[in-house]
This record gives sequence, structure tokens and C-alpha cells, in this order.
Amino acid sequence: MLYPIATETRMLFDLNGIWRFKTEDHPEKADPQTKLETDRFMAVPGAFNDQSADKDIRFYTGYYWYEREFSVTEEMLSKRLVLRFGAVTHEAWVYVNGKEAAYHKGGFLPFEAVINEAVHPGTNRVTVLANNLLDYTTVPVGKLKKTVTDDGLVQYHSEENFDFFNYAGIIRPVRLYTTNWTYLKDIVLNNTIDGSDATIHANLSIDGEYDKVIVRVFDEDGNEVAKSETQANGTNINTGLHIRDARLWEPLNAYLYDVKVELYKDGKLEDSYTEPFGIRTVEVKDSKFLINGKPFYFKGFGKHEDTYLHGRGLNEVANVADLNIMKEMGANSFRTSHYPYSEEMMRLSDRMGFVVIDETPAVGIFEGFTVNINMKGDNTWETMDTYEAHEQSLRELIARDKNHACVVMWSIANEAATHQQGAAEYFEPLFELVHELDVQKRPRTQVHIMVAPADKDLVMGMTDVICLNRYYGWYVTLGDMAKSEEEMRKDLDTWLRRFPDKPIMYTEYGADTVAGLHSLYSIPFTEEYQVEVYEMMARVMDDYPSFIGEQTWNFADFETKIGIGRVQGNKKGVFTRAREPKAIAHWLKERWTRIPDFYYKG
Ligand code: BDP
Repeated sequence: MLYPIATETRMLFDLNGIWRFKTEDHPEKADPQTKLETDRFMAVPGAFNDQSADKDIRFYTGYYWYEREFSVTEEMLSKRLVLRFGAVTHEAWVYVNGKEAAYHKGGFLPFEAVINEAVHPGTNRVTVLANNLLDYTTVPVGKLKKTVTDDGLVQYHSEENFDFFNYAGIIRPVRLYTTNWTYLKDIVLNNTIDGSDATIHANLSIDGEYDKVIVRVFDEDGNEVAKSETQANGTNINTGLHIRDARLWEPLNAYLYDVKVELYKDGKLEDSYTEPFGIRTVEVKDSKFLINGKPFYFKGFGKHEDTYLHGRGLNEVANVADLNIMKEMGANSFRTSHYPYSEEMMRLSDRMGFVVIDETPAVGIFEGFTVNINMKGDNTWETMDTYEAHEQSLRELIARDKNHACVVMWSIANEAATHQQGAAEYFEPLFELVHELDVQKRPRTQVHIMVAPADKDLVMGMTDVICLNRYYGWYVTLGDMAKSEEEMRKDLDTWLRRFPDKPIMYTEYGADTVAGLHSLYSIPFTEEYQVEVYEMMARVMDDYPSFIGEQTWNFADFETKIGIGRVQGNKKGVFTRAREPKAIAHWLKERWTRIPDFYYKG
């Protein structure tokens, strides 16, 4: 799905801002025909939870409305007029002037609808009915309880089967855009490199009548460096664009070409769309992760889209600041734990040269998941029914992010119960699907949970990189560094024995740390203890030649559901939620600025 932009042929309008908001006890009687009666307002994009100063809204589970007016001109109506949502968590019905215009389930991916039939010149009304319910058929997974009161009122309680707060609402931008009736539906890009030259391969999907397609490639100075012209040939066109002395997209040294597509009919420009594109290759070979043929070492973080007041809502100031802070620390990468991040963050990562492991919202596929190690339940693949939602999220994620140079690996799930019967049957078709859908054939992984023992796991053999989340010194062997080190080595040795040719990396490790808490004796929760855990783990990581990267948990402290193990959220941040450094930030900066992005392990 194309990102909405304004061009010579496309208009773009912003529907962000203040919307009316209301919770809904009776969605079955929902009537979007009349204007929403309410005195509550919410800013869009943003989660609603932290905007109201009302505990009932903060912890609200159920259905809710958003509504606003927008204007349409005659000119807009003469075009194809599309209403587009960056994301609504988690299930949404969209009405325009009371008429259903779109439906989408899955809270972290975009959807859109053509609304010409529903609007008129002048003032129109867009209404969204949504819910934040998660259960055993959704990704993420939630434990949903439904009770009916004596007077027929349905009340919901949905507990997160994962460790982040279930922020909800219209969390990403809402936009209106126009195209002509002949328009570029999609563009899929890939590249090959031949010596110092490169070829960009473009596959275009086109709707409507056209007779000629021109594709041009511009370098960062605006010079045209390649051009192809193709006569009309159905709804799908393949073209190659040869670039001499191509500049490659490199980690933290990004170079983006602009691929500009023009569709013509009878000499008239019908559509123009520009996609930024970085030329690079990604490959896993001989236990190494190669970017542009060179062995790359991942340094960075698991993150969250989580900031004060915005909740999970798009916060571009935080995004820019976070990437700058990471760069300053010598980091080169992050994982979009545990759901697809905003399109704006992906575009920014392309631009700044951050290397991204792109994760689906498939988190919590583990019956009885808790944030300590004592999980009850061993029947995940019998009790849960997430396959359909999971597959849909993969299709939509790859459709959205396929062209990003920053994306070097797909993470199909985080911490699923990969050691329980049924796991292999569940994952096999998903791994295949990713290969089928991604023309760039990027490596794939499933991020492995510590309680699924290395020798019992049924899925990691399908991955290209063994990504492990490991909490030595925290959930296991707390306070005992010698034992932690021993267990960590034992675990890595088992993986190496099982898969001697696969590279291994950590996608999570760390310790909860309350900023400002200190101790002479380095006890858990103090800044000293966090440093001690990282020191021990770095020593071991450096000892293994096929250990190709370290992404800590977490970049910053973040909100979670309440629980006795959570002190106003998860405190494993290297930074506080306000992005203030803990002692570990200085230690990590020192380590990472010494580690090169390439050839660290030879
Ligand atoms: C892992 C999860 C992550 C949690 C982390 C923790 O992948 O979402 O926040 O542990 O417990 O299980 O801190």
C-alpha cells in the first residue's frame, strides 16, 4: 500500500486535530446517522487513554466513537477521493455521513476507502466506531472476559497477554487524498548490484486507462540518473532502471534515490508518484549477516512506541529524538517490538540509515504468559486461534514496508510458544508466506522466549537468524553473575550445537532499574546492578564468533498493565520514559562507539 503524498496529480489533506470522542455501551444499537452527542474531545493522532484525566477512560475496555467534520470541494469530488487511516487500535468501522465506508481489524496497520459515493461538496462527517478488545483470535493476544449485567449491559475486561499497556484509539494520522481515475496502485522495488553499477527493478500495478509509463530515477541532488519508458501493457508493468556508479544505502550513511513514476494517457499526465528507495543487499551466509556483502553487527534496542500523553500515538518529535539519541550512543539498529511502527518512523529510519528488524503484532501467542518465568499452560496451539489474524498482519505489513531499505529482516512473532506441540505446523506456512510475499527475500526470524528450552524448540530451525530474548541476572539467576554467565554460555552452546551455521543475536536482555536508585552492593533495581548485568553479558557475547548483534531491552522505560513486578511500568529502559540516561547509557555508549558497524567479528 502506497504512503499518501501530494504530487503534481495528487492532493493531500490532513484530518488530524481535535475529534469528538465518546465511549459506547451499546455498539449493537450504534447509529452513526446523527451527530455524536458528547462533550469529550481527543487529539488525533494519539491514544485516548492519557488524554482525559479520568481513570475510567484510562483503563477503558470496550467500544468507542471518534467523529469530526471535513470539507470537500467540487474539484476533489471530480477525482478519486480516498480516506486513509494510518492505524486504529484495534478494530474499526468507518462511516462517512452515516454510511459505512470501511472496516479494518488489526491495530497497527493502515487501511483506506474510496469515498466519492458517500460525500458531497461542502461539509461532511466522518465517524469511527472502534474497540480495543483483544482475545485468543487477535494479534496481539488478550484474555477477554465479558460479563452481562442484570439490565443487559455488556462489560468487557481484556487483559494483555503481553508486557505493554494496551493503548488505543486513532493512533496514527488520518488523511484524505485524491488521485485521477488512472492511478498507480502499487510499486514494488528490488535491486541487483553489478560491480559499481546497480539496477532497480520496479513492478507497477496500475488501475485505469493509460498508454505510456515513464519511470525516472533521481539522485539526492535531483539529477536524473535513469529512465525507462514503457507502452501500456495491462495492469502490471515490470521495468528495470540501470544506474551507473550507484551509491549504496549503508547503515547510518543512507543514500536514497527517488523513483518517480508517471502515467500518461493521450499525452496527458494522469498520475505521478515518487517513492524514495535505497539500494542495498541483505543476505545471511556462513553465520554472518551481510549488508552490501559485509558482515554487519547489530547494536541497538528493542523499543516501544510509548511516550507521555501520546501513549502509543504517533509522536514525531520523540521519533526524531530517539533516533538521534541512538546514533549518539553508537547504536545502528532497532526492532519494532512488538508491532509495526508508524509509516513515518519507517521513512525516517530509511532517511537516517537505521537498520530495522520489522515485527508483526504477533505477541502473546503463549498460553498463560506472565512477566515472570512461572508460566502456566502448555496448550497454546490448541487453545489459541490467531492464525488468520497473524497471516493477515504479515500480508499487510509486507505490503506496507516492502520497499524500505531500513528493513533488513522480518520478525514473524515475538516469544511464541515454539516448544509446544503444534508450533511447527503453525509457523511453517507463515515462514513460507513471507518468502513468497517479499521480492527482496529478506531474512526471517521468530524472536525466541527463554522458557522454551533450546533443545525442545520446534521452530527456530526455520529462521535465518536465531534471535533470543534472554534475562540472565533478572528472571533467572537474579543477583548471581557467575551463575548467570554459566547459564548464558550453556544456552548459547546448545543453539550452536543445534544450528552451527546460523548467526545468533540477542533481541532482548536487561534488568529493571529505577533511575536514581544506587547501592554500594549492586543490588537489583539499582543503576549499578543494570551495568553489572550488561558487563557480564557483553563479555560472553564477545566470545562467540557467530554472535552477530545485541539489541537491549529496552531503549526507554515504558507503560505496562499494573502488576507487582511493574513500578509504574517496565523499568528496563537504558533511558527513562523522559529519555534521561541511566548509568548504563554511558557504559553502552562507551562500548558501542568502539564496536564498528561492520567486521566486528572478522
Ligand atoms: C519479554 C517480552 C517483553 C517484555 C520483557 C520484560 O518480549 O515484551 O517487556 O520480556 O519482561 O518477555 O521486560
